[in-house]
Amino acid sequence: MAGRWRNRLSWSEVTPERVWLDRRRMMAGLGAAGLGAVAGLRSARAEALVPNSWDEITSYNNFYEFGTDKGDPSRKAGALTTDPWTVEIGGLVDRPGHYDLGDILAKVSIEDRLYRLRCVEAWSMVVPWQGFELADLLDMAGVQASAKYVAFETLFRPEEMPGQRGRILDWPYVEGLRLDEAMHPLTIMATGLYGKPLPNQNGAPLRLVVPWKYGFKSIKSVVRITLTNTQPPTSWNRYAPREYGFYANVNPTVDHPRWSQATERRIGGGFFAPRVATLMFNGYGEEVASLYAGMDLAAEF
Ligand SMILES: Nc1nc2c(c(=O)[nH]1)N[C@H]1C(S)=C(S)[C@@H](COP(=O)(O)O)O[C@H]1N2
Ligand SMILES: [Mo]
Repeated sequence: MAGRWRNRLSWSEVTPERVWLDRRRMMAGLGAAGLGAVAGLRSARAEALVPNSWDEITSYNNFYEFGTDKGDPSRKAGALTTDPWTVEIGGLVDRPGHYDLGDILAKVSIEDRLYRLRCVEAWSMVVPWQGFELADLLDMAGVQASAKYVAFETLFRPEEMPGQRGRILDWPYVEGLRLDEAMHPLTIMATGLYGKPLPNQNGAPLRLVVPWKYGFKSIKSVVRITLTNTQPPTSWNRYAPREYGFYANVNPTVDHPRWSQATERRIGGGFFAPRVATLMFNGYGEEVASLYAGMDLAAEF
């Protein structure tokens, strides 16, 4: 199944944004076959999926370790040391240990994934990520048959992350997925965007991206991954359990207690741009709806 999602094109070289966009348009010109080769590009929405600009993606961020203002991460995250970087993988795996990021990257194939990002706050972007499937990393560690969930943890380093000196959230930021969600071919660990290394404010050097879930599931600057057989705690659920569930699947029919989730504001459209309809599973229902067959998505939000 994974093969269906693999992008056989190799655009590994660094490309300026203009050239990148021109290539995207060229791809669109190739028609259905060409589009199918770009994983995640197929859209339930009729509009063409046009990525947000580099400036939009790297200056409007949520990364509370650097502050709660959308501009704080781009102003303050430059101080974060991201090299060397290791990911500790443990719990129900055959090969637990500290995995050096360089060693991981030598064993995976980096692909382009053009994904929508829908924040629970009802704004959205389209982001041209580079990354690899989380399943490839989990396979390196050897997931044991008893594992049912994957827990993730962000770096805790208050000297470099000023937000961690306050108590906005319980640090470190933690997140979790069910194992089948983690192994799904749409789920990636991002290492770059626009063909450049991932900026610190976007979660360098390694950040989860789960495109059918609200943005807070896509945990940044990951240093620990633990396979468990019980559902792990998650930062926003701990903070306000009635407002943020474990699943956090994008769902226009289940409103946040304090605002509607039926529509979203696309960043970059300008203040007067019309809001766009939010899509079930953020437009990835064809690929992921079967994961939730039989579940009451209003109760298990
Ligand atoms: N460690 C950590 N990861 C995080 C967050 C955070 O505050 N800390 N914010 C989340 C939220 S709410 C969103 S919407 C996305 C934003 O990603 P972006 O800044 O790359 O657009 O990151 C998510 N990952
Ligand atoms: Mo978010």
